[in-house]
Amino acid sequence: MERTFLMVKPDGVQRGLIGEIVSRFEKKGFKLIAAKLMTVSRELAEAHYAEHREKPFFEELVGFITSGPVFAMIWEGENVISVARQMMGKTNPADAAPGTIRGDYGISVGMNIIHGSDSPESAEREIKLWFREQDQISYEKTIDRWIY
Ligand code: DAT
Ligand code: MG
Repeated sequence: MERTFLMVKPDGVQRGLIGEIVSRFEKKGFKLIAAKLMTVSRELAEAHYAEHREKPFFEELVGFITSGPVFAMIWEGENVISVARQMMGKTNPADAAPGTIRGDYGISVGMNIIHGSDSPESAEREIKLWFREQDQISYEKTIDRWIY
């Protein structure tokens, strides 16, 4: 089973969207493995967004992600990395389809509500960066036999 790192960004937390977002992934049938409300240090923000270090929006991005609490999560399921990306919608909410999280709740690319790992490599890297091994819970759900 695949695992991915998802995070409700500070705008999503402030707007009261944690429950709505968790609910979408729960109803889809994915399994929550870890979750925490936390503030993000500048060091963690820079490590998380390292691939964007040279981009003109990097300072704004780090400033935004450290501006208030975020809700960090690990979710598990078949193809969860790419399916979660589809459920999130395109990076710019202006291009994100209705029915997706960014399409339904976002307007601006700077405040697009949610982060999700974009590949198996980034999922592995981000899970390690954000969560300790002992805070990741492996468990069975009896409902799984009606999902798979
Ligand atoms: P995604 O979050 O969909 O993986 P990304 O990795 O390309 O998108 O960029 C990371 C975040 O950076 C994105 O969620 C919002 C911000 N961002 C991306 N492109 C931007 C731009 N042109 N102007 C301002 N912020 C941008
Ligand atoms: Mg990305």
